[in-house]
Amino acid sequence: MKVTFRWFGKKDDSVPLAHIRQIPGMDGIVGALFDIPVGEVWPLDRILELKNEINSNGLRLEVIESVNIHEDIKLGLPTREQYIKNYQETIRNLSKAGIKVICYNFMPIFDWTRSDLAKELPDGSTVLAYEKSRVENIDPYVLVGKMENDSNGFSLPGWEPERLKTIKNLFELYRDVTEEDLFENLQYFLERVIPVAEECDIKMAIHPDDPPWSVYGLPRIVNNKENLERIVKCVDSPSNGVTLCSGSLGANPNNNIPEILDYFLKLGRVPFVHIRNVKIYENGDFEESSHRSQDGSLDLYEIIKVLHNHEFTGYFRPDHGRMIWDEVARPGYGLYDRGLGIMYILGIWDSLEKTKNLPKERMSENVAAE
Ligand SMILES: [Mn+2]
Repeated sequence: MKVTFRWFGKKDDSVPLAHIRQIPGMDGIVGALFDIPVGEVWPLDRILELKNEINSNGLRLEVIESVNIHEDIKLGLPTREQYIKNYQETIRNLSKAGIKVICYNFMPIFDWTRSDLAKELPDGSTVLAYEKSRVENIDPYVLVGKMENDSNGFSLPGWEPERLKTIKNLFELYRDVTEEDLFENLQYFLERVIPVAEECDIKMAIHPDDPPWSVYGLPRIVNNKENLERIVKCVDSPSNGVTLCSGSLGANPNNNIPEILDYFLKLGRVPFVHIRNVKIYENGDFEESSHRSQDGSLDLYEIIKVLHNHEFTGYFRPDHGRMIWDEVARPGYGLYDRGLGIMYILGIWDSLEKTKNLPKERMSENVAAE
């Protein structure tokens, strides 16, 4: 299992690469060219520049998150043809730079959605949180402004102001798009992009919808095991995979994360995993708790155990962290709590590794001795 860390670039991240490198077990950066407008080709020289910067800090760059998909592709407009061509070209350029995995999502208009970017917990830490009634009762345009105001001065991935400027128009365009339409548009895209990825030895990895239910009446199709299965099978290739994000899928308690993870690992379709915990309340609200199993509704131990059983050699990153120790960073993307999360995950992994070859009798002796 390769340990990675999302990084937003020298100018736009509070965490320097040199600090990321000091997290034990760190292998590489999950990066992107955040200034290239959605739909345009990523130039090879810019990709190489990013890679060299990361390499010169002793880290690899093999995972990209995300190459975003132009709304015209999601909407199935005739203009999608050019954007798909551009996407193919970006895949080719990324492969020339040694990239192995491209994470992307297929959510209309909004990327992830939260009601709070800094909900305070009793211990004084702050977390991203989702209160259903507050999201549902806020005008989406007001929400966009709120996200901008509460982001500690950092731009939020998926909430780039340029893209959201046209939001009213986009809502209009999505009015008659059903989930079935959206799925067909995804399949159309995958049929054209997966063969290129396969040629380039790149795994495309779709990220689940966050939250995994419809917001503001927009269609959602990447939110449970059945839909994920339909997606990976609609173009049956090892390059058509999933970013198994425990926190996104796990916000719906009907999604059994260890079981879903096990299922798609068996299919060989999980090149990239996002690991985080969520604490879900009775009414469906949730907050992003610390990684520790006891602190949230997901059992991280069971999730790591599934990865370990499969001798997972792909990439994982701690998805988000709490804001602790007075750190000022992009919400969810501080250094400290993501570092703690990695240590918890590696602690579980290493324990499993140490005990995997213990003979059964010794295991029971140890238990008896306790
Ligand atoms: Mn995620």
